[in-house]
Amino acid sequence: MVFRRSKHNPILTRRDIPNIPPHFTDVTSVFNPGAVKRGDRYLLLLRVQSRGRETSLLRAESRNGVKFNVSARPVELHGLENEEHKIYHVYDPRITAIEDEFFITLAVDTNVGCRMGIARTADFESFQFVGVVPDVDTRNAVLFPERIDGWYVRLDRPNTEYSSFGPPTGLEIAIAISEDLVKWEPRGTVMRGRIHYWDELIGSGPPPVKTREGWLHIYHGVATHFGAANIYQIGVVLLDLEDPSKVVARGRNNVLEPREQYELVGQVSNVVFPTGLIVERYDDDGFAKMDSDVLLYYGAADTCVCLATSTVRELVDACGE
Ligand code: M1P
Repeated sequence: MVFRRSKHNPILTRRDIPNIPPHFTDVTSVFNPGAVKRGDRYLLLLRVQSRGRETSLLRAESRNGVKFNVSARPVELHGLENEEHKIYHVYDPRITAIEDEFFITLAVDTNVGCRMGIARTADFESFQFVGVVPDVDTRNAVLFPERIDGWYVRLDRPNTEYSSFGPPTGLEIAIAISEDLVKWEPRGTVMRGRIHYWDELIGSGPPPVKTREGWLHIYHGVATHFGAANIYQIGVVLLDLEDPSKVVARGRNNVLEPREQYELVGQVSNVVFPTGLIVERYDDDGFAKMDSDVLLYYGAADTCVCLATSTVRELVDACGE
């Protein structure tokens, strides 16, 4: 496998979550974290679920990327209360650093469906909710870490597929651009699911990484042709640096699949779900170094948080295999 699991997996479980009375005590699960490195600290935003199936985002910090201290103070998204629709859950954060600020893309479950939400923070203490992107039912939205031709660029996964169980999901990753992160202009489809293979349904994972060979993007794919079990796996794709709506190369095989007990069994079984990626070293022009270590934080079985490592070179090579 291109990714190697940490021997400390799962690195965070429900037992690591502090009791936050009255509702978040003895919680059910923690999974699908956003990740970023700030100075020498590794930072995660955790999706925590109570036994009432409410969702909270908690910060966790680490000096080595493996052992995390979890804050007992839930993240407050200032301005979320002004949204016009009823909001049930805010979850699956992805963190992108752009020009000295951090942007967090979120799935927002509302009474009119799932929407992309964006929040911003400079210090991970105070968070401002920017807004939801209306109209489009979508999940798995990520921002590119820099403007391209002056535009903010996002990938997301429109939820077009409805099934009798589970939330609506989708078959393709789309791209859109914006001047202000509020109004978005759709720019088409980047890639589609490959029916009959490992990635029939797809969705973006962590934000893309700039390499000299293209934007390296990790995504999840779901094989749906195994009866009742949908198998969530992880794959890689390279997008064109100047025009990221173009696929340069896409891996044929997954690069991580459920194999360990903590991935095979849980709240939703057979799931590895990538949301946080840290590249340790960049060159002076802002490109990820090919020999840099890469840390992937992922949710396992919608129950706990795991870590797997690789290098930029191995992931780029996997796009061409
Ligand atoms: O249960 C697996 C995942 O299912 C959904 O992902 P997607 O929309 O891509 O199918 C989300 O609910 C996600 O949080 C969850 O981990």
